Amino acid sequence: MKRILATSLLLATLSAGTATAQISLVNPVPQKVTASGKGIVAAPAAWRVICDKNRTGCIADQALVKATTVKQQPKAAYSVTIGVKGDKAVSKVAKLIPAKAEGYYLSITDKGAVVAGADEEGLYYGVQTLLASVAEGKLECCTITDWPDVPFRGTVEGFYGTPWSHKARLSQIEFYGRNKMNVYIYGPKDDPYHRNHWRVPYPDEEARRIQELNEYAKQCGVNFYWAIHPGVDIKWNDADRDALMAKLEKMYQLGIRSFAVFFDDIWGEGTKADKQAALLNYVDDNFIKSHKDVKPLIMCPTEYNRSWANDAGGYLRTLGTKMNKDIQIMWTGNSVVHCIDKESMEWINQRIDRKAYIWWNFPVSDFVRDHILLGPAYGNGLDIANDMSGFVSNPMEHAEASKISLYGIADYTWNMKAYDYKADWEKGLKAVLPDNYEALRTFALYNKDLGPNGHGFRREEGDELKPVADAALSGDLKGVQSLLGKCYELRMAVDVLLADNSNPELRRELRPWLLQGKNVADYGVAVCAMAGNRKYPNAFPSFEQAYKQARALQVQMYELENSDVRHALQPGIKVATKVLLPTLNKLFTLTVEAYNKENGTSFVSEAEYNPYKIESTVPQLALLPVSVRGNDVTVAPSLEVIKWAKGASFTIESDRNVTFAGMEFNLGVPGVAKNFKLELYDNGVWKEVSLLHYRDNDPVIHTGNELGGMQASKLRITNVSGADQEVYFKNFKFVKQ
Ligand code: 14T
Repeated sequence: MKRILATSLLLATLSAGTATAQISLVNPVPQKVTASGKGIVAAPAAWRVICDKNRTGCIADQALVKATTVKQQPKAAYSVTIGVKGDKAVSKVAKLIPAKAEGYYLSITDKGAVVAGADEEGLYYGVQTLLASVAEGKLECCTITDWPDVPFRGTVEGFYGTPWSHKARLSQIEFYGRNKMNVYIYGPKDDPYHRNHWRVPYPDEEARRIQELNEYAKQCGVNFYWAIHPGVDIKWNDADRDALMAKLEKMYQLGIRSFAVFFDDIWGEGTKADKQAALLNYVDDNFIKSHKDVKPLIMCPTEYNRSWANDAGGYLRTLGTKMNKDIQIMWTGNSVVHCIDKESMEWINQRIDRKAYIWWNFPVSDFVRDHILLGPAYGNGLDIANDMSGFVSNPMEHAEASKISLYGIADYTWNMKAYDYKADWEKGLKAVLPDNYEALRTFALYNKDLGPNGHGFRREEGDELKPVADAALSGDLKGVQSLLGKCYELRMAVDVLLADNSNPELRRELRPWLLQGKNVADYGVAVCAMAGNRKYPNAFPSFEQAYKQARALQVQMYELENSDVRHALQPGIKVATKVLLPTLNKLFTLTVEAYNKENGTSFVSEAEYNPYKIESTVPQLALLPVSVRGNDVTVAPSLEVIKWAKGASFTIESDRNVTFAGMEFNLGVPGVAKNFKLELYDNGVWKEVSLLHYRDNDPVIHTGNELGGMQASKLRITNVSGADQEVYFKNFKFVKQ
C-alpha cells in the first residue's frame, strides 16, 4: 500500500514536472496556472474558431488566422472559442474572467479551448498564450487566469545614433505583441522631424512608413506612440503652440492615436516647468481629450532623474501641481542610467503627484558603443508594480540583439513578483535564436557588462567563471585546462553564430563582437598553451610559438578595435572585459614573467598596453576611456551636459614623455576657450599653452602654435573662469609626433 502510494506520488510529481513544459514556452509567466484533466496531449493538427459574429476579424481572430503551427479548418474536431466579456460565445465562463484590464481566462482541454478576455486586449493576449503553448506540437490541459501588473509596457526608441530601420521596427512590434507588451514610443533622437525640425511635417515617403508601422502595431495589440521633441528651440508663444498642434494633428490624420512630448536633454528657454505644463495642458485639453480615441499624453521632463532634479528650483513639483493629472510623466530613476526601487518611486511620485512612467535606460548602449549588451534585465524592485503608470525600456540601436533583454522586460512588467531573471534569460535566448540557442548563450555570457562608463552603470558578467579563473591563476594545471575548455567553447559558439542563417539580422548586428570574440578565444587558447607548456612541454606547442601567437592576437584585437567595423564616434569592440579577458591577460603576464626568470630571457610580459590614464575633479569626466590610434590619442565623448565646477580640472597622464604635434577639443559651446586654461607638465613644471577659437560661432577649441614640439607627461585643463560652467565634451584629441 505504502509502495503504491509512493509510486503514484512520484507519477504525480513527474507529470506536474512535465506539465510545466508547455506553459513554460509562454512569455510572460502567467499569473495563475492550474493543471487539469488529461495533462499533456498532442496538439491538434487543425482547429475551428467559434465566436460571436461581431468578433470575427478582431485582432485575436486575425492572430489565429495567421498562425502557422495549427491551421484553421471549419470542420476540425478541436474548437477554439473566443470572446470578450459580454459576448455570447463565452457567456459560460463569464464569471471566471478576471476583472482586470487586459486580463483573460483561458481553458485548454483535449477537446477544445476557450479564450475569454476582460477586453479585446485581454482576448488577444489569451490567444497569444494559446499559440505559444502549442508551439512545440503539444498541448497542456490547464486553466489560466492572467492579467498584466503594469498597464503600459514596452519600449521607447529614444537613443542617440542610427535609428532602427523600418524592417527592424516591424519585427520589434511583432515581438512586443507576441510577448504582451503594448507600447512602442517612436522617438529616435536622430529623426529630424522628431527633434531638430519638429515643426516640419514628414515628407510623403516617411509619412507612409510611419503609417504602416502604426497600422501594423494595431494588429499586434501595440500602441504606437509618436513622440515630438520641441524643446531644442521652442518659443513660448502662440505661433509655436500652433505649430505643435498642427504637427500633432497631421500625425493624427496619418492614423496615430498615441502621443508623447519630450523635453529631455535641452537647456535654456525650453526647460521652464510652468511653460511646459501650460503648453501640455493646452495640448491635453484641445487635442488629446477632444479626440475620443486618443491615449493619455506622455511627457518626458527636463529633470528626468533624481541626480539632475533641483528640488529647490521646484521644477518637478511645478509639473506635479500644474500639469493635468492624466498626463503621464517619465522618469529614469536616481540617475540617467539606474535601476528602480521602492524608495526612488516614492521620492518621485510624491513630487509629481502621480505615478511615474519609467523610462529605463537599459539595454541602451549609446554611451558605451564599444560593448553589446546581451545579458538579462535585472535589478529593478519586484514590489513596485503599483507605483508606476508604465515601464518602457530604451534599447540598443541593435534591434534584434535587444530582444534578449526586452523579452525579460515583457516578463517583468507583466508579472513582477514571479520574475526570475535568470530563468527568463534562458527563455529569451531561445526565443531569439531557437536554432542556435546554446551558441548564443555561450557568446552572451561574455557580453553583459558595459565596462567603465560615465554613468557608472555596470552589469554582472563572468561570475560563473571566477573559480576557474582563480584556479588557473594559482598555477593549477587543471584550472588552466578548464580555462582552455571555456575558450574552445567560446570559439565554437562564435563560429556557429558567424554562419547562422536562421536570424541574419542578429548575425549582422553581432558581427564586430563575434570577430572580437574569436580573437579573445584564440588568444585564450594560445595563453593556456603557454601556461600548459611550462608544466607539460611535450603535450603543448613550444612556449615560444604559443607566445608568438598570443602576441599576434593581442595585435589583432587592437587592430580590430581600430578598424572599419568599429563605431565611428566611440571606437572599440570589447568582448569578455569583466573576467575572461583580464584573466587571460594576467595568466599571460605571470607565465611570461616565470619563463623569463627561469630562462634569463626578456619576452615582453605586458598584456594590455594603454599608457594613458585620466584624473579629474569633474566626476563626469573621470571615467571616460582614452584610446590610441596611431599617433592620435582620443578621449571618448560624453552625451551629458558637463557640470564643470570653477577651479575643477581634467588631467591626462602618460607613463612617459610625449612630444606634441597638435591638439583640439570641443566643449560644444562657442566662445568658452577663454574660461579654460591648458597646461603641460614637464620635469616638475606646469607650462601654459594658449587656447583659441578659429571662428566666433565655432565651438572647437584649438591650441596656439607654441604647442608643436613641446614635451610633457601630463596635460591639464582647468576652469579658470571663476564660475561653474555647463559645457559638453564632444571631442577631445591630441596628436603625438
Ligand atoms: F529622456 C530621457 F529619459 C533620456 O534618458 N534621454 C537620453 C536618451 O536619449 C539616451 O539614450 C540615454 C542613454 O544615453 O540617456 C539620455 O541621454 C543623455 C544622457 C545624459 F546623461 C543625454 C544627455 C545626458 F547628459
